[in-house]
Amino acid sequence: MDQAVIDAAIKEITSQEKAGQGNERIKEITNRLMSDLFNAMADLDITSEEMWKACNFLTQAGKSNEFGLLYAGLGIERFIDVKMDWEDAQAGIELKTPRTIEGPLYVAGAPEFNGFAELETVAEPDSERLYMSGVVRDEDGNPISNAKVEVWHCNLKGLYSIFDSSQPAYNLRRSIITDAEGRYEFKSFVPVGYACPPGGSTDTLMSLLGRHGARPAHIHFFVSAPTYRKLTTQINIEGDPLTFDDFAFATRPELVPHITRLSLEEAKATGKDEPYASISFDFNMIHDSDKIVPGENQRTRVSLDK
Ligand code: MBD
Ligand code: FE
Repeated sequence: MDQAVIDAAIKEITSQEKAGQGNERIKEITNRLMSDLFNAMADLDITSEEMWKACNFLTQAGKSNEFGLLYAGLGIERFIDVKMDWEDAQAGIELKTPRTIEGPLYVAGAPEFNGFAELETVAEPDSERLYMSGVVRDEDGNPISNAKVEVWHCNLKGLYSIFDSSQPAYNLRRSIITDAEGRYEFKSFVPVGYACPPGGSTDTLMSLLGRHGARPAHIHFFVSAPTYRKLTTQINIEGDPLTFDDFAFATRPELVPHITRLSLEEAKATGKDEPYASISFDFNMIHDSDKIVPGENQRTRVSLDK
């Protein structure tokens, strides 16, 4: 199509907007995105058939609540981290513990414990015991007591409680308040990777892109404390074949801590009565300020108490 024809159409389609009415930011963003879309429709010769396929796809993705998954798989969530990392770098901030994406499977209101928590509400059969612990620290390495470490991960079927109603509510979801030495510890099991619902919108799109819709085994964290910027991050389980092939682009080398495996004998020497895997990982926080990009956002999150 001639550019003049495209430009005239874009002008026609934005012409009903009234100056001084509506929301300027929404106008700016919508008009830019639609203009880029119309140009792409012309350049790529997108047909009516293809346009309606896209409409059907988006409708279905919404019905099955997969927009959060699409944000992950299309790299939208990753891109906002790239942008915030760049903004931090501009502000002279280097994160010792990198941020990485929240993903779509957090649930607010998990049970809270001081210092130590068991994540399993029900024991996971045939699992490998895991203890993970560490210290929440400030910029200078000083421990932060009373910090809140929210942790969540999936079961051995790759499913997250609440979204998977076959698990008790809040299974594998806890909040741990760090002790006087800034320490947190939890007992759980080594999780496995996640795969998008087979045949769902995201899985279908990933296949059409010649990609997979799977994540390496990982554990999610929100770390927060008064006067500090909330940290959203994850760790990967070392050795997972998908560690550097994550459909959600969340892996960072600094977030793949070493996992140590203790035999029964070694475990007994540490006061435990079963063999276990152990991860030691500290979270480094930075102070909050209105001059840096915020750690919190107001995305709608699942919560049972409302
Ligand atoms: C997950 O468990 C996840 O963490 C992300 C980002 C996307 C899909 C499933
Ligand atoms: Fe996850």
